[in-house]
Amino acid sequence: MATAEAWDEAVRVLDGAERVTLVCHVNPDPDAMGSMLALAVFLAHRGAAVTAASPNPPSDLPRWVEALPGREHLVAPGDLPKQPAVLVTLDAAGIDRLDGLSHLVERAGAVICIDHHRTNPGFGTINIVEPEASATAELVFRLIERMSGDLTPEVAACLYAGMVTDTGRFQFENTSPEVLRIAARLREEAFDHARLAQALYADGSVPYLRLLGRLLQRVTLVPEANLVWAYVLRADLEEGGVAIHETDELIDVVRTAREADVAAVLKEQVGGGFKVSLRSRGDTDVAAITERFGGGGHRLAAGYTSKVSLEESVAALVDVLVAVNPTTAAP
Ligand SMILES: [Mn+2]
Repeated sequence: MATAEAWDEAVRVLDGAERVTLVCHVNPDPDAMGSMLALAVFLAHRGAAVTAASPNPPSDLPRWVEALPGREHLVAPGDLPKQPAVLVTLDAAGIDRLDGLSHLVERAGAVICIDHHRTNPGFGTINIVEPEASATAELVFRLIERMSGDLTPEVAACLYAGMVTDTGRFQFENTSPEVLRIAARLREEAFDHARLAQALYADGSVPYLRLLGRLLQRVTLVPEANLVWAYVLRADLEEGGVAIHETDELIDVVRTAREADVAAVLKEQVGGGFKVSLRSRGDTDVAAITERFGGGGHRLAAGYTSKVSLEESVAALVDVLVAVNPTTAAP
């Protein structure tokens, strides 16, 4: 839990800042990007000069970014101030998640770290880190409230995008009454809710659907590890012209299998190795699993990078899962 002093200090620093630099984690999801753009738009309305960037160049961002207001504040990562007086990091669980922008943390005057990952060490000079929060967007909403700021349709659309996605369309266990009240408050603002939902959830492509078909053919059940898994190769993406960020939702299909509590999707990386996404249907703390592999995340959604082959990656994961869930090995 962030302390009352941390909240007060964040408000004080942002209130007094003439120029604010905002960054989010590499390969941003709608919570990272939405939180960042919401705060950028809010601060800009109050007269601050803001610049925002993800470690990925704008040309490399997912299509749904086009549906978010505040994109006018986005710059290429190399165009951010070199020594920002005030740096805000959003949804980044650690300095390494800022990838090519990590160096800014050391060079900045004040670093306001806003995040909801349990594994966040609190790398800012001011840490608004609340693992109980459904989304970083929820924390930005509370920050704006504390700054007695008015919501605008632009800010609301960005925050809503973060909250609807990080709660699995308001279906995960983090969907508290408070989350739904905040969502209702955001929805009062006049943004195009249906258009935003379509950009976030129904904007695939025919090659993507074919890739999904291929993935589903590969679904494998490992009962002794309580695991269901599938994989995506670079060749699958290249053949169909599917961007890697378009594969983020594949795990949500695999996790619907009721035969296993843990679902994994392994995605081959450009430099070799696999990015492993894990989800639990409720009984396994997958953040604890990913920490064994140097990754991080939330109790029911986490990930890590594996440097070894597909077979070795799966074998290592199975070993850890069998060890933490010995009872599931029963016939
Ligand atoms: Mn998040």
